[in-house]
Amino acid sequence: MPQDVHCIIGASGQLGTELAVALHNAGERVVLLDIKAPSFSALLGLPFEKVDVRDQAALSAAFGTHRVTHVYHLAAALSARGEQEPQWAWDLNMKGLLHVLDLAAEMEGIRQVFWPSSIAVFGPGSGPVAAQSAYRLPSTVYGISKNVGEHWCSWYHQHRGVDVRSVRYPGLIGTLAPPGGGTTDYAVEVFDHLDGTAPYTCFLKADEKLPMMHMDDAVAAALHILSAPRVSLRCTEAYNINAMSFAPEELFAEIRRHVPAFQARYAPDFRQNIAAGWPDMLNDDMAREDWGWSPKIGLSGLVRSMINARAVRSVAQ
Ligand code: AKB
Repeated sequence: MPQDVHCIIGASGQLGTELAVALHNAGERVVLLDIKAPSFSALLGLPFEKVDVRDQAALSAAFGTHRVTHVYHLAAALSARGEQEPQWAWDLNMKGLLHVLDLAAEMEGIRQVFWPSSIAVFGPGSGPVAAQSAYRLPSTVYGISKNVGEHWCSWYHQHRGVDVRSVRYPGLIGTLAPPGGGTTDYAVEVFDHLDGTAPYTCFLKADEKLPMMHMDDAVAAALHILSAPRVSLRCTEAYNINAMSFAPEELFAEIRRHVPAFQARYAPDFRQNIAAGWPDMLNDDMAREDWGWSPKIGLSGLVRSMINARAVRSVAQ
């Protein structure tokens, strides 16, 4: 069997950067695709192709040139940005996925595809603790594209034999690259406002509880589900995965345990309406049973890790 080659589409993004570093550190061959070059230093020496996922010919050429065996298709317009440019978001999210799935069906060398879904597939009516098969009426263009995308993944698996696997990610929190255009982004950007010079202004209400996850658990989930025997996966759409759940006021109270002078104020904007339609947490029993999903990091570990990472970076600068 040819050596595994892992191609990350959206490699300069928040999850792409962390996944690329994890795979590279594990000694795997990694190829990075994005419309902008990676900026994180550990990735600078890796093969990079400037490719727009809407250009299927360019994607196909990159997969062929690098003899790609595993594709992680992470490029997407997120919930908040998607509401501002709905047609663009739909085009990017749907065209990109269909191009990847089509190429995976056609190109023999591609053995697996990972594509992330999101808590955004849920909406009002899904309930505060969304079950794996909860009613889904997403309220954003991003959520609609993830919901429909899940059905496409299932279709390509059943009718074209593509081994595509997916999880519904909550808000992801990490340090290597900033998020862009999401509703859960406050939980990352707040860590850039801990110097006590001015209060952080949060765009959600103090008590708006959402499901969240540390990036280490998010990366582990992607690698873990890909390594599971296909026969053990009962779900051909996307698995609910859960790690922790908190409201802004709970995150900020935990931050204050490390930075007592930290202050926040609240100025909810249109993102509050998006968040209000999402569940507080997901029931992830099926992921635990089928492929052993088990998160490692809770709220206190997350805050400690974010504060430590920033301290290390400021010493290094
Ligand atoms: C967003 O806020 O849009 C994303 C997501 C929950 O998928 N972080």
